[in-house]
Amino acid sequence: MTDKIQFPKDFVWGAATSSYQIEGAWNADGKGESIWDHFCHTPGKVKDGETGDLACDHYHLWPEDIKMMKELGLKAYRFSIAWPRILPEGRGAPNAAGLDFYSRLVDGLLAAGITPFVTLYHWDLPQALQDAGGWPARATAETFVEYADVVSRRLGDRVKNWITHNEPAVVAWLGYHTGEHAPGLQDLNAAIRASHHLLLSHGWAVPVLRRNSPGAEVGITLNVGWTMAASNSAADLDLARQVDGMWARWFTDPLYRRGYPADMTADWTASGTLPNGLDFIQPGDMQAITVPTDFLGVNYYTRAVVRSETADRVGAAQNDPQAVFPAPKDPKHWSEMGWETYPEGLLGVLGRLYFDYQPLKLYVTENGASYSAGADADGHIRDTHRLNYLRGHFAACHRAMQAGVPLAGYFAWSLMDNFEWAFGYSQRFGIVWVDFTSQKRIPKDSALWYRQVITDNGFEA
Ligand code: IFM
Repeated sequence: MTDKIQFPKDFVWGAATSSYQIEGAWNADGKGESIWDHFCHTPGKVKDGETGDLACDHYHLWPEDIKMMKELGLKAYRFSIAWPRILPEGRGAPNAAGLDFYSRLVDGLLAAGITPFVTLYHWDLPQALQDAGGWPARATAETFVEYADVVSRRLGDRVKNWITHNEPAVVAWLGYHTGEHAPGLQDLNAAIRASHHLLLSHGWAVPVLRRNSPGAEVGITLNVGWTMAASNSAADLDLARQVDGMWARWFTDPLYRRGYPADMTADWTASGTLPNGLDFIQPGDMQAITVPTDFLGVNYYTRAVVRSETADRVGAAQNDPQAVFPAPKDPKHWSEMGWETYPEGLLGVLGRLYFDYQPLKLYVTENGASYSAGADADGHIRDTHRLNYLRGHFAACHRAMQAGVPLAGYFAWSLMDNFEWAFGYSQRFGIVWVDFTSQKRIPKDSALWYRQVITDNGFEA
């Protein structure tokens, strides 16, 4: 006997992308250089020297992409704005062509009956701002507010869902501590400063977005995995505390009125990373960061089972195969990123975030899996592992809602295969296949199944 899993009628079903990962047109129509342009054009930084120069050429193909979204029945589309397309030097005179591009995109989505969810910062900082110090510099937070103002003045009449930042933990830790992401620095002290300025810029931007976009809902998106110790040993438990502290609590605690977690500050002070403590916090900062928001966005992919003897770099534990519990890599349970399929973790994360921090509501703003399955002889793309991944995670969302979590929507990552950062094009997360030579898009079986779920607003478990 099967059970029908039925979602509430206003549940928002969507898919997500980000500017650098899909747009291409990296230097078209007055766009300035971003840190990801710069990073990708630096030999040795990205797998096989790949870049987002062309990516999915969404900058030119957006009308077809909207048509495809409509055919898939999507109710909402989450995308990000490329800051250097709007302000080529990071600040100053806006680039009209950049603003026009996003304005047309928003109009096209609304005409297709698709609600735009706009992320202001999904990692493509103008290089000029990095040259002036990047996120470790407080001035970058001030400049972000100018950028938020310019964008929301132009789009705020039509865009009513705003996300300030995508995954500030990844920006800070991978960009400024491990160096795996642009701008590629390896300086934990700078990374901690960056994290503060990212959060501060969020706090300062929220009232600006509200002013320019009456009636809008505003939030932030965090990546929160499900962190578990591999054993009850003191060392494993302490490592789990550190990983969770760095990746989750360092962001959730200050956003929800608790300040920065004292255990992390104590660790970093003891290790000499913070010789002057949190001296970069100025009066009023913590108050600004706790600005009330309308929702919390959660990006969830996998769990991290941490064991002390294999984790030499806590900051990299989330992406470090050495830091997770070894297990056979059966594709049914492990994606090609080496990430385990663990939907119970999504249930846990949603429950923890809601019951611990009490956001007014939540969205899953990203969730998905990398599998490279392409077309069979009959042209079908049978991405069964991705379809099952989605099914398991939809069920976890439903269970969380039954437990009382006010989950308002779900965005699949990603609408289409795209540029997966340091992995280049080697990892395909799309529910739609992209042929990067012809730019042809082919919906995979997961997308066709998702369309049915959206139509039925549920599925047979
Ligand atoms: O592709 C990324 C996205 O840009 C941010 N969240 C995780 C995804 C998969 O790694």
